[in-house]
Amino acid sequence: MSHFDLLLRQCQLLQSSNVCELVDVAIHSGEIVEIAPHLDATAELELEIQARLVSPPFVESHIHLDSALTAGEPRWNQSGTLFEGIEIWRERKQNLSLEDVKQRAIETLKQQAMQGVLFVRSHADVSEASLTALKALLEVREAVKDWITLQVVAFPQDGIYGGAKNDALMEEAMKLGADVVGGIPHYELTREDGVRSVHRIFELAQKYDRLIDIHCDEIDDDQSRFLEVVAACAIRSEMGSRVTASHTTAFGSYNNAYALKLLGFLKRTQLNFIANPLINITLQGRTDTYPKRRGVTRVKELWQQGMNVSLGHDCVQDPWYSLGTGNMLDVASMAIHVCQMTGRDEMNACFDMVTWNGAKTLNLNEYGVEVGKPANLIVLDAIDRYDAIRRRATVQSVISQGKLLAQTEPPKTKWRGS
Ligand code: 17E
Ligand code: FE2
Repeated sequence: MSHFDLLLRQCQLLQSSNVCELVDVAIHSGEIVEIAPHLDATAELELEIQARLVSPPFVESHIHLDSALTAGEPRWNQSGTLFEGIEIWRERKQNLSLEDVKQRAIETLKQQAMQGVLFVRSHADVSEASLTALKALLEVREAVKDWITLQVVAFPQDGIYGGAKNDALMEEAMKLGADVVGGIPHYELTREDGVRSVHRIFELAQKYDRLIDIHCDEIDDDQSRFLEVVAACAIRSEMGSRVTASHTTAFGSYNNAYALKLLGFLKRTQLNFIANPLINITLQGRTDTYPKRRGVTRVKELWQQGMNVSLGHDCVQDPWYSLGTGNMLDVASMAIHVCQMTGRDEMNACFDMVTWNGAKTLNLNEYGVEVGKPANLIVLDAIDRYDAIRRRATVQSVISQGKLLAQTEPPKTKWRGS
């Protein structure tokens, strides 16, 4: 009889083909080694899953760990706009230290991991001369690598051409080892600078062989049209699958004639999209009276066209959004509401947007609960994806690289009434 490190009995295993089957999962030396309806085996540790949902871990495809847990420092965002958030952060980032950023980032990553997130892409602001945020997150990437995988984006919050030194800082960030080239074309000083910044981002990505993730058109201005520039660069460079357009909230404000044409162009790329519904429903629409726009990109339409869309939290208690918990089921639930994805298949798709689609955005190549892959999985106190989102199901067990990383008891309430 085989003896394994870890044996999970009676898992309702969620696989990418959308089939769910009741199986035992055996883990040994950090890998998934067997999956079968019943394994005649023993293990160092056996967990009775009792037909609960077992899924690959959540993927947080978009967060800013450098600013996490700073809400209220030095002041709260009263207008609720992106731009006041950028100003507050500009003040706060004057006194960053490596220790300050590392401590907040690791605390946030632990919160995330305890809720089943094992893959994270974080932006690090590189428009501050000492590059403290980036250096700190690169150290964190190394410090946490045994339990969570972190990708770091060099993100020029104040624009690549917003200051004389910013472009050089971007290049320095590549040399220091950032995984991804970021950008913010809608916040460059002029439209021309915005276009030029997108070209520069592709140039850096090619020169240093990195992925791309651009904050793109995060504004309600229907004239903010940098997504078409990203699409053009993706078509010509054939880099689309390595490129992500984050936020793209202006897409929600474009007229349908333009949006339809753009969708056709986008379909010629393999671009990834990230929506951040929790924060953009609060940041956007601030200049509207009524009717008031929803500030989220066309998630449903992109998904219907077969494009890869993932969802991010973006913020955990920072100048842009003082709420945030790291729970990816909150993100999926908000997407269902804001994007009106209430059909059964649409709700299931929103679960996939915080798991498989995120993995695709991050270009992860060993994701999924399958024999031969690294043993990363979560056990949800739920029977299926819909149930998990509706009840924000507790992630009961988190298994990272073959080891039990965290366990949480679902809350239990006793009825004391008659
Ligand atoms: N910076 C930015 O430009 N946009 C955001 N949503 C956040 C930071 C959180
Ligand atoms: Fe962001």
